[in-house]
Amino acid sequence: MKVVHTDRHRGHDPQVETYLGVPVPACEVVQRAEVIRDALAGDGGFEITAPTEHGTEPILAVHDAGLVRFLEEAWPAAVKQRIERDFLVADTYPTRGMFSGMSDAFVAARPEPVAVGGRTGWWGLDSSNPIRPGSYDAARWAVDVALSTVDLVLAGETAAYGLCRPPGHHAAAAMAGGYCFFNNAAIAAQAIVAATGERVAILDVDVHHGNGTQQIFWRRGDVLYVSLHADPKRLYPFYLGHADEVGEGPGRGANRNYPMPLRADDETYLAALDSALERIDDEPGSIVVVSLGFDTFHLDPIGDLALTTAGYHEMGRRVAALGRRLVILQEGGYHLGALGENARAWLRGAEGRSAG
Ligand code: SP5
Ligand code: ZN
Repeated sequence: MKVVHTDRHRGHDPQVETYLGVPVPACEVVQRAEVIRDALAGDGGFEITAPTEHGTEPILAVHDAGLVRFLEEAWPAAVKQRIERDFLVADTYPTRGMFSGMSDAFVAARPEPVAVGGRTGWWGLDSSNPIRPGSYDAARWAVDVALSTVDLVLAGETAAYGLCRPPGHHAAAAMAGGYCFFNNAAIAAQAIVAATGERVAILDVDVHHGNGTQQIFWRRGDVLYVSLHADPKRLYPFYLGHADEVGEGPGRGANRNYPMPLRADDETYLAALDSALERIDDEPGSIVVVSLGFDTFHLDPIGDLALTTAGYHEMGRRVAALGRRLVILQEGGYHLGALGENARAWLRGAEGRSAG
């Protein structure tokens, strides 16, 4: 299988994130992509290729221009304002109660602040998502990795894997968050719709609900979003990801969430996966975008499910058994000791190779 990877992700190099108000060691670190690349290179069955640049147009097909502008300007603005930190994180967010009783039109007309701290909250979801000097460049390259993976599949590959970093599925049209800046999978899905005119399904198996992907396609019937994740009553992103979120308007029925119980094991998870795959099988289209996270692993430091490496091999096998072409894009997964092996197992399963 072809693997798209570049070391340009290294520009986004958080050392700490803030969690419940205190600095803690960052989870979404440079080493994540390196251990996956090393495991795939060591396997011998994967061909690592570099991404090509695709510009901002495919990003703007999905994201608000204001978000793109903010992310590009954020670090220079922080420097100019003499924010004496080596990373930028907001402390004020325009949360729902602030606007209670005010009309949608009135709220939509509130102006973006000028101060970079206010802007960071304006375009952000949470305080665990530090912006570093090279974050914008890295996030742009993660999109190029995703779009280059799409190019491979449109050119005839049965499946290809994009080693995206930073990840993307928490990023909404007008919001970054959850270690994500641009929604790589949503941009990829939109690019496939634009190129083929077909419907596209997105299968999200990261432990966290992909609130950003759900938001982007909420009212669209041409992109089906199906997600398995820890119940948001327990885990980030907390406010979306429940089973009753099915989409609205033309998108009604094109959003399916499968919240999973605490410590769900391979058997429980794979049974839910089968239901999710049946839903995808019912949908027309020939390409599935997979938002692939390994934070469902039993040892993951921030997840609360209990999958194993053998479970990932079986998951890859079952997803490929759909018989659709796969654009597989990396999302989360934070147990550095097993991350490479888990990716290798999943992708080998998807290729019909043994667990190795
Ligand atoms: C793509 C993805 O998996 N994003 C996950 C975002 C989770 N955000 C909340 C994390 C809070 C945990 N912080 C503790 C960090 C210790 N390293
Ligand atoms: Zn995750």
